[in-house]
Amino acid sequence: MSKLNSHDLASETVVSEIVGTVVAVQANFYQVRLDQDIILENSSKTHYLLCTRRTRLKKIGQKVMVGDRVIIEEPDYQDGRGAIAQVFPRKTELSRPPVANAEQILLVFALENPPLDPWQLSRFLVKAESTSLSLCLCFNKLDLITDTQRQQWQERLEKWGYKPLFISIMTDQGLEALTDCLRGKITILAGPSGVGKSSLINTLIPEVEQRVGKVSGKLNKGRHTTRHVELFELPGGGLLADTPGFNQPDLDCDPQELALYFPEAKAQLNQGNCQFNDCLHRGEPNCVINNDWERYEHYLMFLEEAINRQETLQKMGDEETNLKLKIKASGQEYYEPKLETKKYRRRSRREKHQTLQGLYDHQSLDDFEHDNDQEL
Ligand SMILES: Nc1nc2c(ncn2[C@@H]2O[C@H](COP(=O)(O)OP(=O)(O)O)[C@@H](O)[C@H]2O)c(=O)[nH]1
Ligand SMILES: [Mg+2]
Ligand SMILES: [Zn+2]
Repeated sequence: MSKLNSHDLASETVVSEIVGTVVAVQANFYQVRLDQDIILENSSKTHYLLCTRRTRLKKIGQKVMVGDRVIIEEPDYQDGRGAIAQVFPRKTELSRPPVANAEQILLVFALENPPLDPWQLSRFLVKAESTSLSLCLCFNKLDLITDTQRQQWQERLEKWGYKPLFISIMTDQGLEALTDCLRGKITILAGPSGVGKSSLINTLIPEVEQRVGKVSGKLNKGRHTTRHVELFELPGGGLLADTPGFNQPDLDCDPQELALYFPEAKAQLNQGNCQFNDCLHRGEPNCVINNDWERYEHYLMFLEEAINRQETLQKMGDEETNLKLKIKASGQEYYEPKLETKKYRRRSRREKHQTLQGLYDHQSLDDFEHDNDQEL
């Protein structure tokens, strides 16, 4: 898909166009990593331009996101400035975190400290499976468990339908395989806090100076919010999107689709058809999914959650209520009066976009809305 290599470059670039990737966005400024190094008069190189967006793009409502491939006009290499004139069509688009052209999710969990919680892992996996992105599952802190334990986890996860990478950032184990998996792609880094995500970035990108998101004060302001996504440039090629940690993603998928997000259930569905089209696979006659798999229990719990969510939303629709379902940082749901403002309508349009909503700190949502206003 969106491999950022010279091949793609050739197909996108017409003669002397200046093409790059947006690696950081804040307010009306865009940090763009140029595809080609620019040699300055004093023979030093530059890779980055701080850009504004052409008024024409604003007029047609063309948003610019981190990960976007763009054409730059009127570059001033000495000052490191430019203007974004055009945005290439996106291959993928996530709204939370707001990243364009991401290809995969790197889901990191620790084997110990914090201990690996299968139920939490399942939740993250289902959330990741519900996007169109591919998934790379990685278990860190291999140094804290025995080889037998590792074997057990591996066998268990294979039954779930996964082949995880086992790594230890502390002892450098498994990092080559991981680097291979990240090469040339835009990857979204995800996982609960404390598992080693920041350590991983620091290890893969040895010099802090190489942090793509390292920009001037103005751009730095919103750093730890959902809205602000940084793309880190990997030495072997590829970009890694750093995002705030989160502990429990909310599952907002359609109950009917949930089974598809469990590979071991999906495999059973591929073998045949259930008698009922709307089968939810909990003991209906002639259902093709049996209950002989470890995560069946997780499936039933998530299913109940998805059904409850759907019923709540339906009820709200039926009563034409003016309430809007919101979720607190604790995961608790509550209702808030809907504001029929322009702001609200814009937001809801956005929400149709593919989303990793719930993978990130809910406390930052207000911040997201606020920044969004500035953006549009
Ligand atoms: N034993 C061990 N500890 C690790 C490893 N990787 C990270 N840690 C530790 O785990 C803690 C949390 O790491 P951090 O990178 O902040 O996790 P994050 O919250 O996911 O960003 C830190 O104390 C790290 O030193 C590892 O491979 N082995
Ligand atoms: Mg961290
Ligand atoms: Zn069924």
